[in-house]
Amino acid sequence: MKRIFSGVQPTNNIHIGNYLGAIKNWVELQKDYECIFCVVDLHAITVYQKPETLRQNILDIAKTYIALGVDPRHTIIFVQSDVKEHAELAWILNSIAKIGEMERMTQFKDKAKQHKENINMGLFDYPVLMASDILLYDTEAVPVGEDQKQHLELTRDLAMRFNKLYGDTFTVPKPIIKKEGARILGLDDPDKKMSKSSPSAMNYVSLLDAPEIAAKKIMKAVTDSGSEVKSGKDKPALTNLLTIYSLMTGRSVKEIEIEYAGKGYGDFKKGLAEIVSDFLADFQRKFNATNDNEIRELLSVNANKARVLAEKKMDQVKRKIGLK
Ligand code: ATP
Ligand code: LTN
Repeated sequence: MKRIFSGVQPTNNIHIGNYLGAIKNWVELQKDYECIFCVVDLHAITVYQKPETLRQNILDIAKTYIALGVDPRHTIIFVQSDVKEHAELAWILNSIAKIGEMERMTQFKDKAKQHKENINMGLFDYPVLMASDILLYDTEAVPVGEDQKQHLELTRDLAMRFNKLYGDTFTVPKPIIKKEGARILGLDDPDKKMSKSSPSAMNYVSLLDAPEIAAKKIMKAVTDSGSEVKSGKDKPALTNLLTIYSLMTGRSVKEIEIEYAGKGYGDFKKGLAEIVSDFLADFQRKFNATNDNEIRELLSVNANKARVLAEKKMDQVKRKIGLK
């Protein structure tokens, strides 16, 4: 069976953009692939995290995967820092990653602007660590949102470069980026992607927002000029809300447009607010029903499973380059 790998950082609040752009697809892909889903905590610390908050966020992301439908009986869910080979391979790949190609990474440029006081080496090296995550497990495909496309291209380049220098070692992975939902936009600013690190909480609906708060955020979401509930290039805000509606309900955008024909933005937003708040109430019920200690135990067992695969690949890598 082909293998997929993906991950989310345990930072701030995971939002419906992360769900619709990434985790919803993971859940669907579980049927056809052997899956490994990681809580990428070493990535998270490239921006300062309070230790106590980070510790809880790591557990919460694992709980979130499960509450959203990732099945821990068939899928390996584990924490990145529990498998030291991720950092080890990153160091090795650093020696074939070029400064020039790293400087072109748009996420680095954006984050460097956001965190002027802490433009650290980890932030710069973030994509090499991500490549290591993926390449350690002979990953065939990586389901992510649109914003990670460039990092996937770098991962492919590094894999091919390594294979050329040292002989066939890494599987060259493909991205899986769905057309719909790959870039959910900010509710308060439909020019930019919905982001956990947005300065305003009105930008996103967090999966842990109280359903009434989420409903308020949807009602206050920016809309386009005009009054017709229609998607289109000239209506980025409405298109975004229609995409959310469509992905949450499994109904097509066309069908939803027909349902709201002749009604205004207010009715449409009310409908969407109800759908989103029902979804959150259901998610939060499942999230709160998971037990922290059981999750800790599961993560420890799964780290052992991931470690077996990672150690084998590292051994191969070290032999190829003459470290063994
Ligand atoms: P930040 O915006 O603070 O950098 P983030 O919201 O991008 O954080 P990550 O943990 O970096 O969160 O991303 C987790 C997954 O969610 C990735 O696959 C990413 O591509 C996807 N993703 C993030 N934001 C969106 C979005 N607005 N729309 C669709 N997918 C998204
Ligand atoms: N950089 C990714 C998170 C991430 C990831 C990965 C995704 C780290 N390692 C490996 C897929 C595969 C992000 O979403 N910001």
